[in-house]
Amino acid sequence: MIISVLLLSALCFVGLKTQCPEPSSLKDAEGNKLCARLFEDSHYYNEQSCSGQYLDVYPMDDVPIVPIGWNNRISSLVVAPRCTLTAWSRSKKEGKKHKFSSGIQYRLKEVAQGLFGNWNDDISGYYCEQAQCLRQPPTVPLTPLGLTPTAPSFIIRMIKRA
Ligand SMILES: [Ca+2]
Repeated sequence: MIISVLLLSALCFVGLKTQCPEPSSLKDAEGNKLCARLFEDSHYYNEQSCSGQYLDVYPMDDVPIVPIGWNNRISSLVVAPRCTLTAWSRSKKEGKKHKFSSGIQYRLKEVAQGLFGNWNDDISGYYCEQAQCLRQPPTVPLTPLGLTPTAPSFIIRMIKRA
């Protein structure tokens, strides 16, 4: 009896797919890099969390008022590497504030808000920041101006005259 129960639970476990995406694989349907993905539901089994509908957040998205239908609804979320999602409990960046760094947050109800509250169904605004180092490095300009930081001033004067 115990063995069959164990077998059954093992089979069930195999059948369950992890729903929370890996932070490093966060992309929208078109393959664009995301800053975060916010989910409607959570579950006490990690494997079944990040469920329901979801809202995609792009790097540098500044959303003081969440889209219609999403206020106080988010229950789990995933933040991409080198990204930080700042959330507010009230719209227009008011109320309580929390910074979510990269990773999977299976249950927002486990994230404390103040002494007694939690963040489940309580996000009303957000801002997703991406670390500077992920941006394209600036291409070194080959114009005379590009020499300014290192070239002695007489060289710059020569270039300007030429
Ligand atoms: Ca919810």
